[in-house]
Amino acid sequence: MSAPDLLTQAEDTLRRNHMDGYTAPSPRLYPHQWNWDSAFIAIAWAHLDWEMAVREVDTLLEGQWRDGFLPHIRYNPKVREGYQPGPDWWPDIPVRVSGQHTSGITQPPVLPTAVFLAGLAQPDERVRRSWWRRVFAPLRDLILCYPRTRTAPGSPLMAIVHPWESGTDNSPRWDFATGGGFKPSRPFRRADTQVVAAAQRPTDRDYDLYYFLVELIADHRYDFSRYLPHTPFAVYDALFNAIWYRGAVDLNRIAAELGEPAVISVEDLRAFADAYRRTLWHESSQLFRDFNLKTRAQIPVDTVVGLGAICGGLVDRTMAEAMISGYLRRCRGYRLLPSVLPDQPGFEPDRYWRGPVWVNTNWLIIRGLQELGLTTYADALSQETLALVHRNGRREFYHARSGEGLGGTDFSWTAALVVDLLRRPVS
Ligand code: 2M8
Repeated sequence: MSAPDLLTQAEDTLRRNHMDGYTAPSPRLYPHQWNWDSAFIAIAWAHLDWEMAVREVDTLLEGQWRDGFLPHIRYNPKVREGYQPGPDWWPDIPVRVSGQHTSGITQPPVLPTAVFLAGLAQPDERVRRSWWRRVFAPLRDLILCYPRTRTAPGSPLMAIVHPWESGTDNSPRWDFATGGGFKPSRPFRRADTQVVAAAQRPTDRDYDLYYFLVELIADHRYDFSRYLPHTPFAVYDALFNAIWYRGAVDLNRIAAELGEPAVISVEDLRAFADAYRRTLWHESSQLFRDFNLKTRAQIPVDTVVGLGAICGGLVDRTMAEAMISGYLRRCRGYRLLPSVLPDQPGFEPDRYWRGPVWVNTNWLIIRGLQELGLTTYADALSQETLALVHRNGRREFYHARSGEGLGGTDFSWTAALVVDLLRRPVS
């Protein structure tokens, strides 16, 4: 297949998945609107059909809360079946726009970066600026909300409180919590294994923890300071924090274009970057690790998230090169980049976030390497990623050894990021 065919098929997938003002991640498996999915998708729409990017972002922002928090799912009221948990598990959500239904947790805040990139794809400066001006306040509220509501005394890093907030749901990094035997008080039903083979999805034990945390967080009405003493799960996630930092830097760039003051000051950005490196760096693996707030210790599992500082702009070129070359050495014989290093105990090459290759994490690292001038690495990884999708279709994830396409079909962020890599090639 030639690059134009790959592009055409990716665009077809996005157009087919578009409904009611947003693009579903994969209509049968995930029919609602997801936070970081829509951010990645908006980047592609900006290349293909700029107004569609504007719509994707507007619809996502309709689910924003009064304090700026952007939830991980905005439910489409027309979709009544087909995804669990539904909005009934999340009572009393403080939405800005009445009538909106959302989840009560968040996801990595890719949106400010996506709006920055989508804006740059608009050649008419007047149109670009007027869009940035219109979405600036909600994005500022979003970036400021996490330091205000998700920090604990003594650190500017932000805690995630549910594996779903990491976006890497059943990563072995979270086995410390799934192994705890937590169960919700009410029965729940799984819809995901009706669509995708159970062997490629999280286990029932994982879901017990997911629903236990949903209940705990909802019972405390989404107030971190209230449930922190009671939850077994509060983590400084290396990717979430890197993406927040990158989002803050990109939003400051938009602010500068609009003649607005910086959203996060240079001093605060510096203090955050210092805390990130001090708390999360793991010298012997030459990667960053997550930090468990409950045990006050790093979580000893090496995954692709450990490279997140590269896309966040939190490391220099020398450090990034040491990180990526070390990671590549440890995955010889596997497709790049496996979501978990194959030498880790929890590695499974075909199960969701426990080993398979994902296009979104590859894209984040590719763009980070590129910005640092590590173009040879970025270009090679981009070519491998495009070849994987070319051979195996626009799937949710890919077997870490064989490259076979797995999980959801017609997957929107896979299609979207292929579009971006083709339309804005590394070299
Ligand atoms: C996956 O997560 C959802 C819960 O949010 C699920 O499995 O039900 C993750 O891969 C997540 O990162 C992604 O945003 C979502 C939709 O693609 O699916």
